[in-house]
Amino acid sequence: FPDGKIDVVFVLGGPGSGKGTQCAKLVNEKGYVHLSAGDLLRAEQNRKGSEYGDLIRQYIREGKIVPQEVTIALLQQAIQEKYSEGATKFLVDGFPRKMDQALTFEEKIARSSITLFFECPEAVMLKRLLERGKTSGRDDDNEESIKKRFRTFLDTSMPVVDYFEEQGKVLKVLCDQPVDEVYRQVTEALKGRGI
Ligand code: UP5
Ligand code: MG
Repeated sequence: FPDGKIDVVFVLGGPGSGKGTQCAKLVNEKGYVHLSAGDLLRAEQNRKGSEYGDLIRQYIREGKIVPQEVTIALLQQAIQEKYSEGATKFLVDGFPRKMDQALTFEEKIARSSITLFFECPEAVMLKRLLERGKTSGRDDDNEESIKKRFRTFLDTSMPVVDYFEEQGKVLKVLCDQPVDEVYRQVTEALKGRGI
């Protein structure tokens, strides 16, 4: 994509911090296209004939980051498809969560304008995910996987947040509050950047 053709906002935060929930609201009210890297990986995992199904399943259950080639190809395809339908504003949710992904995406696909970062205590996220796990059917919504996801988030994904923070691109929102209050803070923070 030529520089400036598309606007990419990264949405990061721990597992269960509310990324998907807030993105859905931004889609409704601000006209963004929402692409969740996790959702794209789960769809690929379940796609008949996918050569990556087993690999993705293993990584997700272990809370590990799927090799970037797979995830970036899925994202690029999804962005391309929406762009050809006229979309230019993208929320990329749950990505990049490892430094190599951040560098490759910004070099090969597009630079991000902002990173929304959802900060939330682990105890709150654990409670939300265990509750959701009763009905979500997600392989990683069990206590053992959740603990591994927390570890990966701290060790592997926080450095990405720090990297964008150094560039002055991070908008931090505290998420241990009702959905609408979090959303109010999100829109306020975006407004501060003219979005
Ligand atoms: N909820 C939300 N907001 C609330 C609020 N303010 N108050 C009370 N409840 C709230 O929310 C989680 C739950 O909390 C829901 O039940 C919601 O109603 C409630 P949600 O909006 O779904 O939170 P989210 O941050 O999106 O949580 P999610 O579980 O999706 O986060 P993860 O980051 O763990 O999952 P993701 O799908 O992004 O990734 C899954 C796995 O895929 C990763 O662990 C990894 O193995 C793999 N992956 C990669 O390998 N590479 C990638 O680039 C991306 C993913
Ligand atoms: Mg999500």
